[in-house]
Amino acid sequence: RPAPITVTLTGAGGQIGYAAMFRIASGALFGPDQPVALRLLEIPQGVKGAEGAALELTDCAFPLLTSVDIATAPEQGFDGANVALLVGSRPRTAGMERADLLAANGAIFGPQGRAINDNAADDVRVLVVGNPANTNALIAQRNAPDVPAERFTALTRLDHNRAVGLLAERAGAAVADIAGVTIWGNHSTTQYPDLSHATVAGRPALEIVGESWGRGEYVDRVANRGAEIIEVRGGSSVASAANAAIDHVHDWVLGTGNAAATSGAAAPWTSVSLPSTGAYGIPEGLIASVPARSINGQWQVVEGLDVDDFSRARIDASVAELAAERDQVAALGLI
Ligand code: NAX
Repeated sequence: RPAPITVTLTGAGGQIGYAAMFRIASGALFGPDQPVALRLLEIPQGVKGAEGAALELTDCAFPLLTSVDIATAPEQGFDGANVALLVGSRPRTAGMERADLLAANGAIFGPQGRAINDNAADDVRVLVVGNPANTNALIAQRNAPDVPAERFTALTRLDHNRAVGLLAERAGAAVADIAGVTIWGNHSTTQYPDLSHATVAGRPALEIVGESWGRGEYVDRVANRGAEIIEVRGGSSVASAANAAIDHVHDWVLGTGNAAATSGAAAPWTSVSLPSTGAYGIPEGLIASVPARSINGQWQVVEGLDVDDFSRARIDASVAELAAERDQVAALGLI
């Protein structure tokens, strides 16, 4: 058997952590032949939750799970990490000012970025789930100067999967027949779920669902799906978020060509928030969602797609929000 891959999961005592770890331990990230060593990183208040989950992991007797270690120090938690899933964060609560939110997350993602820089494996891949995910990823990345920038990504796969699922539902089609959906920009309500290049069983999606729906109600529904889940379910997205994080890492490591085992359709590409190389006019360095394929373990932006005026305006608006967040964390001295 191959040597285990070390996966560090932060926020392991929380909801998404709980939904993710059993699937990670059962082989959902790297397939049925690859052993996994789990490291759970929590703050002291969350340790009991992580410990309890670890007891249940033992009780699952997963053949692929070689060890579970729980840490509260980032240096220890990221020691030897090949994959780091940064789920724990300080999400916005009622009445919280934006600057306070960014400062609180700077205090988490700055030290975690430094700990990854100094302790993780050379091939470390980082996915930030904790909100504001894109800007938290930027903070971590800027604090890890020795790690190639493109190893820091943020989760927009949940938005992507939502966009695919809702399109399939509207078109009365199978998820497997959907391709070419893109989420652009920030993981926030400014995101742009773009059907311009999407197809349903090979036919242009906008012809099937109509432009007024596909560029109107649909965009708002996808962008506000998190709030819809909270309203109906009485709690935030948990299992679908964990599922998307697993899809993201699975496709990153194994390639988007090997999409059969993941959700989000057998698309020729998926959506990933990556440090921009300037493609599509997105300022270099911003961690923004783009269409991407993973080839040989590396994300590659799908370049050369036509961007019409409608799409341009939506992309620019979301990217402007990311640039404003970057400027704010820069002003706070966090990057
Ligand atoms: P929970 O509050 O259930 O769990 C968060 C856990 O993180 C807690 O156990 C807490 O103790 C821990 N934590 C806090 N600071 C930490 C630190 N410095 N190091 C290690 N652990 C730390 O939240 P949950 O529902 O699991 O959501 C986690 C995050 O995912 C939130 O920020 C949430 O906003 C974000 N989401 C992001 C999504 C995305 O698509 N990018 C969608 C789902 C979700 O809303």
